[in-house]
Amino acid sequence: MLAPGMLKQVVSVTAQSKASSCFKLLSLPLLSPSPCRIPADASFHSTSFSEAEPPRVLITGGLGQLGIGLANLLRKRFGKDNVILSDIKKPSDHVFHSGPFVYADVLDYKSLRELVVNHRISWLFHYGALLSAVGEANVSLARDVNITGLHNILDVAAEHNVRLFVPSTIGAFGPTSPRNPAPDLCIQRPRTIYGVSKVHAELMGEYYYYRYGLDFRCLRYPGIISADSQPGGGTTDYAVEIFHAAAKNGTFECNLKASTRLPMMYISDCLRATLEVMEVPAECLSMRTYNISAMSFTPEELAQALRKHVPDFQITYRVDPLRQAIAESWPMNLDDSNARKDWGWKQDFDLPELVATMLNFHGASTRIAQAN
Ligand code: AKB
Repeated sequence: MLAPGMLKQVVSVTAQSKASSCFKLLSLPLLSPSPCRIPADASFHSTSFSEAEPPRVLITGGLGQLGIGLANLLRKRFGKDNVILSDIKKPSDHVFHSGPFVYADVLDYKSLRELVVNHRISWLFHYGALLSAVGEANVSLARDVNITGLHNILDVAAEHNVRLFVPSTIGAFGPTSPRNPAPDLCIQRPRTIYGVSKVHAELMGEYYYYRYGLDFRCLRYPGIISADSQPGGGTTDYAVEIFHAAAKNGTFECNLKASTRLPMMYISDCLRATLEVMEVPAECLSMRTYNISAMSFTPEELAQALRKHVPDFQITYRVDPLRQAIAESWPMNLDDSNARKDWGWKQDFDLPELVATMLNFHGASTRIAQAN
């Protein structure tokens, strides 16, 4: 029999080895078995795939800000032909020739099902959605794409035993949520159709997990800053556009107030977090939706960081009331301690590194050289 002290030791050793095995498994090249929790009375049937094979991946809404970068990352890991990018838009020649691309409309359930079956999809990344500002300009389209589209994806994924990633966002919080920082679990009463659709996605995914055993995984992204892809119609877009402007003509007109603090992240951290949370063994996940964070800044702080490289950089402000109201209802910081604890999340990029990387990409070295 174990003495009480020894029992404490065993528990802590077990907890430590569980945590370290969660982190270690992240670096394995192939996925771990997905949990099979579909209850006997579930109305969906499931299929399984060989654990020895890499996942067969489908990315919806793949021509937005994140899809192409994610496809590149996943293709390096799992092989070019195992990752299918899809969208309703026409891809550029470069995208078309860099790996499989198919037309997929998330509002067309039958053709989604056909795709999943024909390509034996085992992992699905669902990026098809309208962002915050553009969603407010077209509520009924946002409702269709973000909510009805999600229902189709959930059904197809649950029916075919597909591991499903759906991105959520700081936009899933609202003015009554704690803002500095927002924890994983708190009041969520967003005031945009985008935010409402994301809370809906978080809850529906979790419901399908408990009800049908769907392996649903979700991260709440901050504003994502990318160099070679454009966001479309978000509130945090200024933090991407400012770099183009700085590199091009050294001035930028910002549509948010100078003091508007929002959480942000460099795209490579975001994509790595997405792959990590998909690869982590199910037993390491204590929840299905995690906050992730990297940095938080205001437009004025970003402009100051830019001036270290482009000393004559100028920022002016012409506030868009719609975007400003949205930004003020969002958190200034996210508490991502659960992601750090459960699966070892850690960002690589802080603000100075982000600025240097973005300017370097945009060839701002010309302006920097001129300034020096
Ligand atoms: C937006 O601004 O709408 C997005 C987001 C933070 O989800 N970038």
